[in-house]
Amino acid sequence: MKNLLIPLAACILLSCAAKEPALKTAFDGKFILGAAVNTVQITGADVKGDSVLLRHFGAVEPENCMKSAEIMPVFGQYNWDMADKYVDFGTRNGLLVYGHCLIWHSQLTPDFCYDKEGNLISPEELKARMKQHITTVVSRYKGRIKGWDVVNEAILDNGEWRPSPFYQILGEEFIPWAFQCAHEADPDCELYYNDYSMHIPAKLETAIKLAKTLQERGIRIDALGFQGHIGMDYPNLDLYERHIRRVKDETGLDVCITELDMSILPTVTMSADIAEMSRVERQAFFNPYENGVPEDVNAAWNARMGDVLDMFLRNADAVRRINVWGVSDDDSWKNGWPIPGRKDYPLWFDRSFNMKPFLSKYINGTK
Ligand code: 9MR
Repeated sequence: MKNLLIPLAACILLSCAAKEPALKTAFDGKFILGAAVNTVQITGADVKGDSVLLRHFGAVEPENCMKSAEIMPVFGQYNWDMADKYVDFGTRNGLLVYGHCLIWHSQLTPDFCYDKEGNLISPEELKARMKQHITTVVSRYKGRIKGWDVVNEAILDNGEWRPSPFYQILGEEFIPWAFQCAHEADPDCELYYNDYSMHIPAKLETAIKLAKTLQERGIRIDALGFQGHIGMDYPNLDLYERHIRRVKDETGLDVCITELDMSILPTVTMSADIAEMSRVERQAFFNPYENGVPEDVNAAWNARMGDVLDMFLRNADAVRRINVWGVSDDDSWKNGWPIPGRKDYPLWFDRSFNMKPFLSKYINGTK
């Protein structure tokens, strides 16, 4: 009996969801709509999440399973299990499948850039290792991945290069090298540089400079990824829009909004705030919506997310894809960052898998 009930429940869920128009079709001809997935969606454990995902989204991005430390815990030793399942999941369900990310200083295989004594390896050795890793991963999924985030977060907010181990060994040359290796492994694949806080002028300046350098050298780059981890009080949307236009006008490249979420919680910027959160009397301030969001705050969140989406739609000639960073609010990394243990509401579907109200005007075809 129990065996029958689970498929029955899944059928009921799927048929309910099927009555609702699909969100992705509301943006046909404008941009691709995707969502990040984790193990629970990839393996089918999140039945409701998968039902929403397959109904409303046309593309997927792996939230964690393709990062170097996940796919290659020790340099040269691969664990393909979840990445293979991810690509199969996307392909089987007719979704566009994206790759995230090949070279990143975080979630990095611990010995990627170091020798046995723990010293940074030589430039030649690092170039060889980068080529080996990128070629191995990109070739494995050749023809099945539509586009890769080749390099992630190489620029600091002040526009300087991040002093990652890659940079310390190769300087900024590690970036063109990564793109070249990726292109050689799958010449048809789209390639992106991806970063957060692209509304900061100094940061955008360096990203544009990087794109131009790649273009001048004839190295493929298709778009700049604006991650889109935003809040109720940042960024200024006019500035964000101007930056999308600058990318298009100055480089001809598109922008992909790769990791969209908007925290509803007070913005935490300083480590002092994080320390404060441990004081019981400050917890209600930093984590105000543990038992739900008041109507006016919800309305403000929906109004701002609607403004964000309208701005992307106004610039649909320059925005190639919008990828929301998770399916429902419960999935979001924002519940645990920068302060663990908060309850956030940053995504397009709530914890009961209901679509947020701001989306109804698009889905009803009035927009
Ligand atoms: O959402 C991801 C979270 O589950 C991981 O714990 C975290 C670890 O660094 O990475 C998160 O995803 C990041 C993405 O890969 C790159 N841009 C920033 C994202 C949020 O940290």
